[in-house]
Amino acid sequence: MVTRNPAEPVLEKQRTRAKPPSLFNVVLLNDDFTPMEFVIQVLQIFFSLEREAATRVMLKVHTEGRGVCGVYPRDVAATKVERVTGYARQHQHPLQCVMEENGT
Ligand code: TYC
Repeated sequence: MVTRNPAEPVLEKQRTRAKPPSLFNVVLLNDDFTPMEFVIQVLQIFFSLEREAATRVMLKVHTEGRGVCGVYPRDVAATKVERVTGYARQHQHPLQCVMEENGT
C-alpha cells in the first residue's frame, strides 16, 4: 500500500494561473563624459550588438538621454547592470546603467 509520510508537506495543485515572470529593461543613461566609442564597445561586449546597432543605441542615448539596451529576466538584468557598471568604473567613466520593470 502507498502511504504518505505525514512529515512531508503536501504540494497542492495551483488553483489559479501563475503570472509569467516579469521582464526588465536594461537602460543606459547619458552623461557628458563617457566617450562615445566606449559606450559602443560596452553595447557590443555586454549586449551582443553588432557595431551598427550599438552605434544606433549609443546615439539614441546621447540625443534622448536614455535608451534600452536589452530586455531580460530580473537576475540576468541585474547581472548586466553590475557588469556594465563595474567595467565603466574600471575604466574611470561615469556611465550609468540601470534596470526598470518592463510593463508590457
Ligand atoms: N554624451 C556622451 C558624449 O558626448 C556619449 C554618451 C553616450 C555617454 C551614451 C553615455 O550612455 C551614454 N561623449
